[in-house]
Amino acid sequence: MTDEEWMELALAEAWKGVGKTAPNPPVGAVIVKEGILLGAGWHRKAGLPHAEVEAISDATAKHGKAALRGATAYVTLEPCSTVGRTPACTSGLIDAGISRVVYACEDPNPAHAGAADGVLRAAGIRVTSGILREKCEIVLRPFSKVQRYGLPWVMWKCAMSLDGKITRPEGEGQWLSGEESRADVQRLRSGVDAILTSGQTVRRDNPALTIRQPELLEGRDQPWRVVVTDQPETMPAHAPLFSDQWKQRTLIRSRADREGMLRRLVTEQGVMSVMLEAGGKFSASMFYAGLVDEVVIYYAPMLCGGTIPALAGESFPKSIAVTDITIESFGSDFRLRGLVKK
Ligand code: AOF
Ligand code: ZN
Repeated sequence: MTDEEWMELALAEAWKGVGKTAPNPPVGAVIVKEGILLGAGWHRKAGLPHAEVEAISDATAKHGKAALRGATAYVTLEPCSTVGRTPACTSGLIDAGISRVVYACEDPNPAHAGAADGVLRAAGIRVTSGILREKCEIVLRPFSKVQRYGLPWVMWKCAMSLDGKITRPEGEGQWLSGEESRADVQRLRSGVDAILTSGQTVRRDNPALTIRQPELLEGRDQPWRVVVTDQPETMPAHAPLFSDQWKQRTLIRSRADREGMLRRLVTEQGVMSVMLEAGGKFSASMFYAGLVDEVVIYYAPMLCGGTIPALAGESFPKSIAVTDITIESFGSDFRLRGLVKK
């Protein structure tokens, strides 16, 4: 197997941590010797062992300590090189007798960025970096955005008709997208730290904004539910957001200063990724402020005519380009996913 192929395995490990590790990045690692996979691991939660340590433990449990001498470690992120909540991974790799380290992305955390190579090489370890970097950067996006800008990664999720409406004609019920799309939304929710909505959406739709499948909740808490409103007194006290067993995970924030609100979610709740699930006006205002990074749109196969549009309010000074588009079918709906061009 090539370096890229082994790194794919490390990346599959990293994906297991998405939605569980904030404020730390999801990271995966595998240990390989003479073409044989000795062990694998991923970072499960901030404060718990890093991916490299998990992979070393797994390999040691399966093959014994001596087997790791001369092995190669593949890690999706540059190993950390200073003691934080956990010991430095560079020391763990050196102590295990690893002779080569291959990693995909440089750590955007300035405490570690670019520091591992020197530490590892000084211990006689060969280092290769940049293998499968672009693909591994995708899981790191929320962490990188927080490290660079102090802002969380924001994904706008919306279900709409083919003509861009989020409500159906009178008397038709509220659902646009089908069951398969809604199951996919549950998976997406399990990958984010917070869900952001507006007071108007709470009043109109009374959403729960929770993860319902127990298997998707394993290893994580419910996402924070953030309601943006200037009239908290108009919020229905009996609504699930304010009365269910996770009501302490619901926060109310004022509409003014959206960027400050997002920054506080980072510093106070440790949030790295946010799903924006709101009506047309609030959603548009988030795009307007340049705070949205990614769009996920479920198109339902219907036209709804003169009802409520997905983005509303003042028009944008210029159109917002969406790049890196992928399209996938979910039942009779299709999902378009792409990045907001900055
Ligand atoms: C790694 N492997 O699996 C992760 C890393 O507070 P600590 O000790 O958990 O350190 C957190 C920092 O370590 C985090 O900001 C990021 O730079 C790096 N995360 N590094 O070698 C891992 N999760
Ligand atoms: Zn580490």
